[in-house]
Amino acid sequence: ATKNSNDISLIGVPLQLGANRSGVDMGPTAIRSLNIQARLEALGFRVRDWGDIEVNRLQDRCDSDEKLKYLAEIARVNTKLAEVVAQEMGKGRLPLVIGGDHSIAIGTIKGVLQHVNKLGVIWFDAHSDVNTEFTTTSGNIHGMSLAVLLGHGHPSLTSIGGAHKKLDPRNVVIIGARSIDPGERLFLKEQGIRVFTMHDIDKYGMKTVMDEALERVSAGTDGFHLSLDLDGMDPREAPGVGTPVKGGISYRESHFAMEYLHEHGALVSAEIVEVNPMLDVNNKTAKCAVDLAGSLFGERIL
Ligand code: NNH
Ligand code: MN
Ligand code: MN
Ligand code: MN
Repeated sequence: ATKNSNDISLIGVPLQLGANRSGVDMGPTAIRSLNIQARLEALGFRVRDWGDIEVNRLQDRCDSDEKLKYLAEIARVNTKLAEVVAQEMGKGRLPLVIGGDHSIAIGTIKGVLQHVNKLGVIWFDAHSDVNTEFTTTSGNIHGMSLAVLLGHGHPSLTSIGGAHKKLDPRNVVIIGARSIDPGERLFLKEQGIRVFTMHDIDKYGMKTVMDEALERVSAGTDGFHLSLDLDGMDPREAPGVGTPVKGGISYRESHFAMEYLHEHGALVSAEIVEVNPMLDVNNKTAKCAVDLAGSLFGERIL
């Protein structure tokens, strides 16, 4: 396993347009207020807070398609994010992007792909986010980001950072899925993406699931990215998300997964998304996000 970088760049993206729901734009503020930087510094990392990518929040729906809501601004923000992520990685730093809705995975991963040709991705989520403008029923781009990264979707999104920069479905795994749309099911099957549903986690346990997940994201790759959607967790632990789905990953299961990823090494980048302080209960979800980041970067009980 490769050694993680000792330098982390925190990058905030206060974007809510991809979820079409207010509050998730306050995610970066909530996460920073819980001192994520100090937590990571205590683990020996040098952390630089890049600040927030600028988002124009007052978007007129008129220049957005019903099937691709707020497309223009989401494409602009992700283009900028991809540039910043690539630039930070170019300095040998590990990008830790905090959202914001899950459409920001497009910018993060397209940025990482400028430096890492063969990239594995662990998509921790209740959903699979592989809709396109042809299959979506919501029109929300946060439900399309993984499809875009596999090269499927609107050209103004797939072209970000170069259309040829995309993921290999063999190196992508989804963990925690329990809400998949009919069109997505078909896409996942066609692409051959390994989806670990909650049923699989119940049946095999998180360790077995993580062993296979790590094998897949490591096979022939130069490292992996973690895309952590907080709605992957059970809403009892993480209620502050826009689309909660019952029966999710428990507190301990999720921490075990993060600890195991740290033990393995080879993490090249990560993002934490969908924390919505307006829907949260006593900052529980933001706290969860920071605790998970702690485990991912090496916090241990003993
Ligand atoms: N599949 C639904 C859609 O495309 C829900 C997506 N919502 C998410 N994804 N929060 O992680 O609209
Ligand atoms: Mn390995
Ligand atoms: Mn998601
Ligand atoms: Mn989700």
